[in-house]
Amino acid sequence: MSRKKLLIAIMIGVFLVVIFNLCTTRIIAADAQEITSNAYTIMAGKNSLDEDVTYITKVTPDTTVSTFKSNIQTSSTMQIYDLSDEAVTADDATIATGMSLKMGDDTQYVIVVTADINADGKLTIADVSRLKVYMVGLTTLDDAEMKAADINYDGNVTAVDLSAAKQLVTGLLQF
Ligand SMILES: [Ca+2]
Ligand SMILES: [Ca+2]
Repeated sequence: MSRKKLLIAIMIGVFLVVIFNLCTTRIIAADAQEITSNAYTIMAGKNSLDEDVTYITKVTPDTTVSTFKSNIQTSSTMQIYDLSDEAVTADDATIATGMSLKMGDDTQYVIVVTADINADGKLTIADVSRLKVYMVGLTTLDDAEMKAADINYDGNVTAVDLSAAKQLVTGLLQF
């Protein structure tokens, strides 16, 4: 093989590699099914096992499955799973802290309902009690519950959040 032919062969090889890389990058980008929301915040985080988790926060108590889904924009299919990882099929079921949203490509999001610290989807005196017990160190909260307890969204769970929880329950404060 002449030097010139070898050079051309190398150039074609390099060209093919570049094209292949461009194609695979495109495929990966197309695979990631992004979701957006005007009502909720979608935030990356870590759970207590230091695993990557994406949370959907700022969901208000008493939100139904159908309302929740209507606030998410995606081209993919959505399925809600409860805390036992069972599929939630009723549209009027209440979304609770710790439930998850799974997309058609198996991407999973953990849902956080603000102030729903005992994970029943509602804001009651039971949530205030659980927060009080946590504040005095008599119980621990999991990652989703910690996010639910951060009612003023400043990244920490403090007496300010406890005060806000009390005011929300008594109606002195509204979402
Ligand atoms: Ca609750
Ligand atoms: Ca806070």
